[in-house]
Amino acid sequence: MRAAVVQTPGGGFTVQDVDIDRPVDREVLMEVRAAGLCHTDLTLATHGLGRLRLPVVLGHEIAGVVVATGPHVTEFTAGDHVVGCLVQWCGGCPACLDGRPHQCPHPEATLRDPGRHGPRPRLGRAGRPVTQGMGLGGFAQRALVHANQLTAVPRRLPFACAALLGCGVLTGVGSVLNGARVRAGETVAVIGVGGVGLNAVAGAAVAGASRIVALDVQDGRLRRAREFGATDVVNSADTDAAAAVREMTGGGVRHAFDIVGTAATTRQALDMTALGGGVHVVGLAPGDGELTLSLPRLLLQQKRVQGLIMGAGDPRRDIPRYADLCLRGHLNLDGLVSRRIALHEIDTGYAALRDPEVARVVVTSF
Ligand code: CXF
Ligand code: ZN
Repeated sequence: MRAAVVQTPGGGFTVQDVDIDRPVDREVLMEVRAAGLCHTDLTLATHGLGRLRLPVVLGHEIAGVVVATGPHVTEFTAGDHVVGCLVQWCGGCPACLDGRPHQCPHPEATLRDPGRHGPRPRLGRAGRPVTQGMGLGGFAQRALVHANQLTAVPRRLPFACAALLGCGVLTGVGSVLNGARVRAGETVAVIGVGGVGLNAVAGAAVAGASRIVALDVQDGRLRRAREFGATDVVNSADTDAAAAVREMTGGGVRHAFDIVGTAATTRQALDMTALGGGVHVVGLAPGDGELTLSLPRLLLQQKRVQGLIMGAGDPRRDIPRYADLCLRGHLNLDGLVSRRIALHEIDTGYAALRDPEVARVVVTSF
């Protein structure tokens, strides 16, 4: 099959022929119909991360159709439409049983089915293994994925929209609904309104927030944030953003979401929340960002700071919910798909994401 392979860090994505195995145990073979370009994949392709072995097939924001299932898969059958998610959960540990699969300490449970032991990797080329990014490897015609990493979605949901549910939507909307538990009437600020930030804005609108302040350094993005539900916008390039937010909300917001993830933006988030407010760090910027906190101020202002991964969500619970919100017109996923590209255009697709008019780029032709 054709797959976009990363051979060397920073070397880009090259379409090559890659072998894909048959499903064993709880694996599902799916035909990939849409794969979103998430920044995390670009960071991995450029800088690598930890023990990621090259060559690798990345692509973790994916939707497609089930082609075949391993003998122990009970929840899917051929023809089902599914969405992939990078959350790797075992289903039996205290975190999973408590509805926190994103905190499962056994991600390897989705990679080491008994039938997969031995020399047969899921992906290979010329007899050598090819790494499958995040257990998904969706920048390819097909993906062989553990069933736990898939969720069924309604067939009438377009594939490009469905793909976004697996990462950008789960992260942005989930951070607001699960992570911060924003309630109707509360005030919200979102710092950085690219693809994930727009979903946080949309999530705040779904929650019924009374004020949703979008902050960014690009006016184009701020304009679009208004279309997704922002009630106010601040261009933080040329103003003291925290002071502006405090001023327009009479003392600060109840929840500030840092979608950028630098020390400077988390500091802004802290400075724009009101007494008792919450700072939710959602973005992960390259490098080791560090922040100095005044503990007396933290205590006296009764603030909380929390990091959120994948919208603190449960993919099997949340993806169908967000799909339903989309189908009922409460989440504009179509509006997030700015550009559709072919598998060999991933490098130019990532370059296009620097354009403030582009929210999400999705591979739809394989
Ligand atoms: C990522 C964010 C950084 C930690 C791993 C998951 N989310 C999506 O791309
Ligand atoms: Zn992602």
